[in-house]
Formats: sequence, structure tokens, C-alpha cells
Amino acid sequence: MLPLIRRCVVQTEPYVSKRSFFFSVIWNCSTKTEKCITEFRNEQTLQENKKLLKVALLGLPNVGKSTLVNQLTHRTLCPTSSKVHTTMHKAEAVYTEGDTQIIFIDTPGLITSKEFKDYKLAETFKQDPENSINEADLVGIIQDVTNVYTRHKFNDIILKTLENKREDAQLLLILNKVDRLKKKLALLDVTRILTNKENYPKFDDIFMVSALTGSGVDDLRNYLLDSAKPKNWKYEENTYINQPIETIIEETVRAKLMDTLPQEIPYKIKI
Ligand SMILES: Nc1nc2c(ncn2[C@@H]2O[C@H](COP(=O)(O)OP(=O)(O)OP(=O)(O)O)[C@@H](O)[C@H]2O)c(=O)[nH]1
Ligand SMILES: [Mg+2]
Repeated sequence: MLPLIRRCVVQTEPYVSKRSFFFSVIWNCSTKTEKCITEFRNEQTLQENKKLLKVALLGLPNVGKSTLVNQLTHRTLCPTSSKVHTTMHKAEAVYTEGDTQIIFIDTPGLITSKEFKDYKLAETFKQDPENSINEADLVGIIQDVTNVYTRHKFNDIILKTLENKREDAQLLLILNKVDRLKKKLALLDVTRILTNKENYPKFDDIFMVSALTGSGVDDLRNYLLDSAKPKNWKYEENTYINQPIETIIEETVRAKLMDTLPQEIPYKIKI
């Protein structure tokens, strides 16, 4: 188009002296325009090549959701402790590798309405897991395999929360704390039972990991990187979490107190 316009201008211009001037001006302008267009196209291709995946990690309290987010992102971004209800609200932890960005949504542990009332928990304990599952491209249900009473079944609250999952969202079962199992064969039993019950969800894939030691986590991260779809990133490459630094510090101190102070004392403390 631009060479065509140039040719027309050159051909229709009656004054030879002016013609070379116009030619020079238009040539300069068009060269700059072409450069701009090339730069714009390069940027567009870059945007087009970018991939994004939003992953919501859900499960009962204390199953290791936040520890897994930290292990997957290679950073200590989310507070963790040996007591339940360490995570009080959702947070987006960001992992960027090459052209792919993964947003991990760490959520408070799933609780029943009774627990919500009995422990006087914040609204976020109820709302945040529901909101997170709504917006996720992939949902990971984390199951603690060390608990012999609960590892073979999904709590009703998990099944109820899964009703909010988008139909096109992938679903993973992540069996965590495998390092604590002496007999690893038990994992096959757990997997068989959790994947064969009629009213249980159908999982796209199953992972067995230790969020604490990192065993199996690289495979999970690679799987997630491969699952990302072409989409512009939500965050800058050097963003790691969507929380203010004050919140991170406050929650880290609280998590440390939860690890060191007995029983309900850390829950009563205001940081
Ligand atoms: N042995 C072992 N311990 C783990 C593993 N993953 C997490 N833990 C421990 O389990 C405890 C709970 O971990 P969190 O990551 O805080 O669990 P959470 O699910 O985020 O807990 P809430 O935020 O309270 O719902 C911590 O003491 C972790 O160190 C694991 O793979 N193996
Ligand atoms: Mg947590």
C-alpha cells in the first residue's frame, strides 16, 4: 500500500523540484511508519505467543495447599504452618517461565457451615474457594494421604465446591505428603477408590507429590506449563504475588506464631 501511494504522489506531482522534496518527505514518513508497523507487528506476535493458565488449588485445611504453591513457584510466597486455617483469604502467586505464566490461587481450607459458625471464621473462608474455582482454567484437588480416616473419601464440602467448576476447566487429583507413607502401595489403593466411585468427579490426571520435599512437583509444574493456553499474561514478568508486602509480613509472623504457640492462642492474637 505505502509504495503504491508513494508512486502515485511521485507521478501526479507537476513540479519536478517540489516532487523530489515531497518524495523525500513521504519516503521518510513512510519509512518511519513501516518501522512502527514492523515494531507493532513484532509486539503483537509476542503477545500472541504468550500463554496463561489459572490454577485453583483446593482441599481441606492443612492438606498442604500453600506449601505446594511455594514449591511450584520456587518461592516462599504463601504462609504455611502445622495448624489448620493458616490461609485466611485467597492469594494469586505467579510463576512465569519462557512464554508461559501460571497463576496459582492459594485458598483457605474448605470448611462446612458448622465449622464456619463454630470457629467464627471470616467470610473469606466461605467465599474465596467458591470464587477461585469459578475463574480457574484448571482445578487441583489436594488430598492428604497420611490421614488414614479421610484419604479414601472426598468430604461432601469438596464435592459441593466442585459443582462451581467451569465445564471446560481441567480437573487434577493431587495426592500430597507421599513422603510420610511407609508403604507406597497404599497410594494405588487410594487412587483406585477415589477414581472409581460413581458420585465422585472424573479427573483428567492424577499426581502423587510431596510438597515438602518437592518429590513429583517438577512433573506437575511441567504438566501445568504444557496445559497453558494462548492468552496475554495478567501480571508483569517480575510479579510474584498479588499481595501487599505488609500483608505478606503480617501473615508470615502469624504463621510462625501458629507453629510455636499452643492450641487456640495464635488464633486469638492480633498481629
Ligand atoms: N510431610 C509432609 N508435610 C507436608 C507436606 N505438605 C505440607 N506439609 C505440612 O503440612 C502442614 C500444613 O501445610 P500448609 O501448606 O500450611 O497446608 P494448607 O493446606 O495450606 O493449610 P490451610 O491454609 O490451613 O488450609 C505444614 O506443617 C506443612 O509443612 C508434605 O508433602 N509432606
Ligand atoms: Mg494454606
